[in-house]
Amino acid sequence: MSTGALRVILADQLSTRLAVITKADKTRDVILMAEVMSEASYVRHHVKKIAFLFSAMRHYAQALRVAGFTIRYVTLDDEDNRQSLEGEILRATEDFAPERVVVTEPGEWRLRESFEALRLALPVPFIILPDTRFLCSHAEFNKWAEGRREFRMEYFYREMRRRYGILLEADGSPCGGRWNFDADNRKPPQKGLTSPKRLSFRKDAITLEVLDLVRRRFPDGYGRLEPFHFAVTRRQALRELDHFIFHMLARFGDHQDAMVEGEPYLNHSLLSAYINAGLLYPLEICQKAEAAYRQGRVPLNGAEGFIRQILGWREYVRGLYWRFMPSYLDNNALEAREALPWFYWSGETRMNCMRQALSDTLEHAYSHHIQRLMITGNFALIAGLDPKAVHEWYLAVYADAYEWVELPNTLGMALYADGGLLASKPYAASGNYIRRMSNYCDTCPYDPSVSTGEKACPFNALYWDFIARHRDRFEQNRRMPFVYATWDRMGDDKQQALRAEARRHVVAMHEGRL
Ligand code: FAD
Ligand code: DLZ
Ligand code: SF4
Repeated sequence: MSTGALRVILADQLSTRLAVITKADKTRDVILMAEVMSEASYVRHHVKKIAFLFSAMRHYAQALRVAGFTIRYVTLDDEDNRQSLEGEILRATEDFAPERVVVTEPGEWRLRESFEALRLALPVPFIILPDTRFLCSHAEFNKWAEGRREFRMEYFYREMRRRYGILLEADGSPCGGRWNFDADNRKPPQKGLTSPKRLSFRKDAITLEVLDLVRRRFPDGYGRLEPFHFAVTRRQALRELDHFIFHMLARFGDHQDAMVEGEPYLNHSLLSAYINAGLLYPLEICQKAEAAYRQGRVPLNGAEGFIRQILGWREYVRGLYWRFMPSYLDNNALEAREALPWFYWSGETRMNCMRQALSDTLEHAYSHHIQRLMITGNFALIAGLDPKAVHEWYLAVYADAYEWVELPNTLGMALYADGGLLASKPYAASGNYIRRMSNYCDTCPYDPSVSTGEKACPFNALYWDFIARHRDRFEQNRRMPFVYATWDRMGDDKQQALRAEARRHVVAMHEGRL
């Protein structure tokens, strides 16, 4: 019998609810999945990210096979592999002569563009379906954004709460009388704060084979491949979700912004890699969190704080990405030009906060939001690192990284490179913030209370230099007047000393001495 549709599933589309699968005809269609070098090497991905995706892809393909689908699964080692998605789609089209090719829209602009080009090369219709895993479609986001001068997440989030009926009273007002409990969610870590024990999933034969493949094919890859304890199936990801809801969600809010040496996870959910790859659905997660609140098992600040991240931030950054790409990628509003220092890759720096965040990243392909934003992101912002280089780093090193979510977080939230489209003020902070929100400074050779001289915490002078060099832009910002008042009170000598110190830090950064 002739082939009906060739149905393409990308590595981050491992869902059985997408139309590409639900509309498949098991008797006539072929499902194509391909491990390809072009995707595995377009940035220097963390080896755990590659292993997670390949193992999850293979498990997903196996489940489809058992369910009766015809699968063409191309492994990285397959000698006929053309090593690009476009090449594999063309090859499968030649081999199966389908009536049409169907794919769900990819999550990255560059792939969407190359699929548009592929359309011209294919001898049959190429249908790109919307990605219905998201809770806000492109059209809905554009409707919300149309005519607005400012795109503040808070208003978007309230609309999403209303649309999905999440955490609402019967009269439509927000539970607890407020939309936002962030003010309760900024507690510094108390002594002895640790992470509850996390799940570790047994490695089956598929995962072991993938680990061997990644070890062989990416010998110079970034990060540590083992220990490897990721969930690689939906069933396992659901266990991770339940574990979080039962054991961590109650404390999620309180210590959402805290950082503790040797405790990379604290009460964070670790779900991003699974949601982004399609193993979990955002709405089911929000509903489980809400149910835990309604059953009295978790406080409102925890449930609301968590739901805001998924129903609010996650959908919002995706909306911005597609609305403003491709020009978004070229944003550099603060004209930051410093090269990315090597320690971002090696983790070798004396700054303990950076070393902790970078070594968590190397080890786990994970660091939590405040480490990404207020440690590695903050440093990149105040040291004036080139946004494109910083973006490529974030896109590579985290297991959850895809451009649609990583780019607005990096360029917009962390670096203010979009000129304030996403953030109302830059997330710039001195060592004082890091001392308050973490215990990193306790064992650091630098001193957060010192701003110049040998023991000076680099974040201090870099912070003030950032403030001074962008005065024209930020002085009028209604959230920053007290910062400029403090700077002005310092007087000329101190200001000059801080700016000279900042220049020394930048030189030391490039020479690997920081
Ligand atoms: P939790 O703290 O438990 O939060 C729950 C969920 O909310 C996450 O799993 C995630 O799906 C969602 N979420 C939370 N914050 C955000 C956010 N700002 N934007 C979008 N979704 C959010 N997230 C990614 O998924 N992929 C990335 O590549 C990525 N890059 C980032 C780069 C920078 C510079 C920054 C500052 C943030 C980035 N984030 C990214 C957002 C956030 O840091 C991660 O989603 C989060 O740390 C993942 O860990 P978790 O699952 O334990 O999250
Ligand atoms: C990130 C990634 C990697 C490492 N490998 C593959 C792959 O071999 N095959 C594939 O289909 N996708 C891969 N991806 C994900 C893509 O680079 C891209 O981010 C998403 O498909 C966008 O939706
Ligand atoms: Fe980081 Fe400065 Fe604290 Fe060291 S003293 S951990 S560099 S903030």
